[in-house]
Amino acid sequence: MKKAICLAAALTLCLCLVSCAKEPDAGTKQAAVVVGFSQLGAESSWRIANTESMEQAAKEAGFGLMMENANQKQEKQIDAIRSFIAYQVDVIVFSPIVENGWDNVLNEAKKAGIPVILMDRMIETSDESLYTSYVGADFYAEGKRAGEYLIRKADAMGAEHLNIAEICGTADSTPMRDRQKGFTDVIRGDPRFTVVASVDGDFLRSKGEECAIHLLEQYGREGIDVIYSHNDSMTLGVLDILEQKGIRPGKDILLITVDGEKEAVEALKEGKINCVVQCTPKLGPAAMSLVKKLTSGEKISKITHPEEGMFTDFDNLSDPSVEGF
Ligand code: GYE
Repeated sequence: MKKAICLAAALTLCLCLVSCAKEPDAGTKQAAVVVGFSQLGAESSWRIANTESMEQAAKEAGFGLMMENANQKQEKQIDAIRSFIAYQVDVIVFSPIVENGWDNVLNEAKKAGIPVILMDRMIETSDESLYTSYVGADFYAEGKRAGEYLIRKADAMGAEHLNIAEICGTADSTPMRDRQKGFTDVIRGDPRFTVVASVDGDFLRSKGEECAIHLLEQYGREGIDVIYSHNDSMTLGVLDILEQKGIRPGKDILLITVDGEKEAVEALKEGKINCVVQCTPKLGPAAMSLVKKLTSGEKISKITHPEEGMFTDFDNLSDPSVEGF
């Protein structure tokens, strides 16, 4: 009997605790916004700085960040997005490694009512409603800047003809496609320029080295006047190989690069790189401010581009504003 009374008392206490816990507690904070973030990899200094920027900005905004790194594999990004849907995050942010192949998984997110923000790279789709917003660079403008620099340089050198080798970023990614298109659109039609080769370097420093070895074997040092590379990591790989072979980067072969990481800007100051087109990895604050607006019901713009410029050997490079990330 005593036992039964004790049990009943314990049960009443439990029920009370459960119901008390369920009572809305006036004045407590609202559940934090949870952002599912699929980062595409860790292929370059740009990417590492971008990941840091996202983590820092989420922390400052007080958001929970579920981050998955896909190590350059689209399937892993798709898996990550599916896990964010299963978890019912508030917003999905992701940086698509390539442009195609996202419609199915993004339709799943749409059905689950989870908005998607594209950060850094774009997708190709016939259904624009599959993403709410894009925040990232205007890669076409970056490519154009690279081409405009080359024209100015060729004018200043009085060059009659220049052979260009292009080292491309990850095939079918937005920065690869648009940096190529912007550059070619600007130099096309100018008889001083011939693009003798366009090779895939996958945005990796190691591949930049391999590409440089292969290009020099194929065309010889006299056969290449300019190397236009889609990111600094690949350019720095090229630079190492040129120096190993006794070729002066920035003089015997002109180097044009994109990103603006510290090591590349230093090489520009040393005269080993001729032009650094800027692309900022610090997209975290802009991405989190979109999340904030979105979760508080405000309308957000479909496209946000950061302001970017370039540093070149025509500039006063001792100016303190010339610095890398
Ligand atoms: O230029 C490169 C990185 O998507 C803008 O990806 C980004 C590019 C960046 O690997 O360094």
